[in-house]
Amino acid sequence: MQILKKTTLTQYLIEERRRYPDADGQFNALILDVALACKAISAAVAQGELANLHGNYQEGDGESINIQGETQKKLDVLSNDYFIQMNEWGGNLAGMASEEMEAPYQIPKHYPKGKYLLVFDPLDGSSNIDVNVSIGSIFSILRQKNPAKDQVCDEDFFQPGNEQVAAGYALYGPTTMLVLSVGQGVVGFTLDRVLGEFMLTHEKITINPDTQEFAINASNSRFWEPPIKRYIAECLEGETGPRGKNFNMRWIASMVAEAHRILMRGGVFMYPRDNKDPSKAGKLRLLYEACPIGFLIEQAGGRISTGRAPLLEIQPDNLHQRIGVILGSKNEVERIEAYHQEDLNEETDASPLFGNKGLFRE
Ligand code: P6P
Repeated sequence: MQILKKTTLTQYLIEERRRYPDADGQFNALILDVALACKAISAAVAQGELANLHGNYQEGDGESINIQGETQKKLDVLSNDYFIQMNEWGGNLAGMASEEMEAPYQIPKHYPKGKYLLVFDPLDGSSNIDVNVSIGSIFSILRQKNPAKDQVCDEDFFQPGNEQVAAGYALYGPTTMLVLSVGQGVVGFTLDRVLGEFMLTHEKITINPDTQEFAINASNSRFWEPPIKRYIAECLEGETGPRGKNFNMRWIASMVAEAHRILMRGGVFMYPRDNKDPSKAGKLRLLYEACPIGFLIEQAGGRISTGRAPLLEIQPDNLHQRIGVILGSKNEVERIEAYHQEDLNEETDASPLFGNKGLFRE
């Protein structure tokens, strides 16, 4: 008699590891430590105000502001602590980097070091905590390319998204799910709270290349660049416009929840570069939001772009750099990229320097 109807995360990882006979087990151990941190966060999120965990983190006599310039929530700080505590001791990591910490985290000298780097947003979508809307944790695993180093530095983390070894997120929603890719497609696990185990419930997640659903913060529309304005206007024209079909809109203000919806039923999510704050290349962070989520999206057959370039090819140059993000159903993202290219061509053609007057001004 089969007692457990489903595969546990541990079993999935061990079966995947058999592809790599030389594997030393550090990778699997790391994923399980990350999963433990997510279980702890899930329990804290579920307790919420019962455990006095809503509201802003108080440091000294005031509120705490993180490197992003954002007020930290109590659960932001607790989630970051869980990620550090569950992962610093295992001997799998050379160092860590987090949305909540300005500098990389050095593994304490009394713990062994390993060959991986862990980058994470411990709790994304924090504005939803106090209103009981889904939030999530995002993580990315890179190789430490300079293993002889005693300390990690920012530059160790400056790796394009297509060099990630693995990426995933935990979604704290009606159920807690762990969605993961180790480079062999995307799988989903649902937390069985009786067993305390993530159970494999989604064996092969793929994204429909087409969609009729888009997600964008429409309150920023006056700041959008022309290609985005064009795309959204066509969606809103529905079946009477050039798209010939009606669209629906969603905005949860939680990237993990939006990404999960897209992985489940297709769609496109945009937080594009806009003119709201020209000093910022976008709102979302490259290393611990866009890259890990984008890795999953592309492993599931979707696409992630800045609008002007494939996002996973971007070479990072700052731990907390921001970037414009367009991701989801492949055909839709490619359409938006085409609009950006057409806009660039029009700008070039219209340019007095390179216009129809030839290469040089008369
Ligand atoms: P806005 C959450 O703070 C986040 O980083 C993403 O998870 C989310 O998609 C976006 O910002 C929400 O931004 O402008 O709607 O608050």
